[in-house]
Amino acid sequence: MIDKNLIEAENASREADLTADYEALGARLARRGVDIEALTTRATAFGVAVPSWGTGTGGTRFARFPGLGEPRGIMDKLDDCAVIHRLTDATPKVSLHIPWDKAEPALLLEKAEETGLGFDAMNSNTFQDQPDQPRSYKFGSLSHTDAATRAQAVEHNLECIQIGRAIGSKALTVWIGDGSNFPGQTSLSRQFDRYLDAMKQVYAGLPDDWRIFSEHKIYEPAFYSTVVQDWGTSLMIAQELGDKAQCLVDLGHHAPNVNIEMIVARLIRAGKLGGFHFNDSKYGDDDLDSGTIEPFRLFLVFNELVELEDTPGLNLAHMIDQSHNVTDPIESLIVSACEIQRAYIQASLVDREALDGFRDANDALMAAATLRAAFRTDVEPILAMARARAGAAIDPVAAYRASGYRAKVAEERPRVTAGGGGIV
Ligand code: LRH
Ligand code: MN
Ligand code: MN
Repeated sequence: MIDKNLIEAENASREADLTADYEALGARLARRGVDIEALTTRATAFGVAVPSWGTGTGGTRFARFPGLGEPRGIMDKLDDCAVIHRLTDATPKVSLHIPWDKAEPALLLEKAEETGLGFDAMNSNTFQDQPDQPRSYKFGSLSHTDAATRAQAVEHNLECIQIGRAIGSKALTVWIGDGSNFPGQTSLSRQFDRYLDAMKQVYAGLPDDWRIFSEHKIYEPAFYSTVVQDWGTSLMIAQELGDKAQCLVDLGHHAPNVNIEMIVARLIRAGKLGGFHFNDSKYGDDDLDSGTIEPFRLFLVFNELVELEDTPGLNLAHMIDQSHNVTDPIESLIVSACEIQRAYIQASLVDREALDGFRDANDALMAAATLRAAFRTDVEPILAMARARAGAAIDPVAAYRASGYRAKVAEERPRVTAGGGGIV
């Protein structure tokens, strides 16, 4: 896969520079009363899960332009995920999507063992029809007017739990595309009642140590109304279902300019924040690489998470959810994992005591300056040092390119011809 010697050789040429940069940053931080080693320890402990579906080239509803060496199935996807983790030491787990990743649990476990990866939340899919499926989700799934269609969707979610159970996952994320395209097409209230009723049946099938995440999204594929459209509805769902139900925040699923960090703070306050799908967006649910458009917003989300990290019971599933259309997906996921980790470390060096003082004194200017001081700090030496100490790459993209991994797998994996639209 990725040879240990290659990483060592790549790191050897960068070690001296890293040491110098790390020492310089350490001295600067020390003047601010910050211990660089404590931050490096936090960077080492941080992990974000990779979405199995992110390893293949994505697409829009207009076209998909596959690259070389596209993964043939879940086993290839897990190999690619292992490369990302090997080079970054930041992505120890993978989130699976069923039925896209359906395979014998024993084989999944075997592959996980071989690659050293674990499994994060399972994702169900009742937003597409599968070839062998008796009933269509064209007009909805868990909220469909037809009881048998709802039952089929419930059954699918229960199957996801069953597979997840066999491979050590502890959560199920439910996102549905249900909604409507025309005013009047559906009863907004009865459709939600049907959804809740179906979700209660899924909830009843959760093992004791599992959680269920409800993921909201403002629109798409339904273009007039969506059943789980925002965090208010998501919170209602989690509250009505019970303690094991929490909300998942996908950064791309909000109206433009929505204050996502506030949503984060509110959901933590309610004990209902379960996890994230990290990505970035400019217009809608663009699924762009994390931190490419609004790195300050990503930082502000982490600022809330770090401020509230000692909240009792807080247990967040950090996951990426992106679509890579024009890059090598492995490279995008490597960069994104590092950007998410960067936001976390930047947020970790906010001078919280000073910030609280400025807040109490209503010194808005200095409070904002305190955040900016953290956001502007180049923490790359901390991230790189954490990687180097873990045997990962100081410059993961450079090491990946030097490895020739993509060309190697392209020899085994058949070329995929360009296709029509599709999300993965
Ligand atoms: C919906 C979504 C959801 C799906 C994934 C493929 O837009 O964010 O998480 O499971 O994309
Ligand atoms: Mn998502
Ligand atoms: Mn999405």
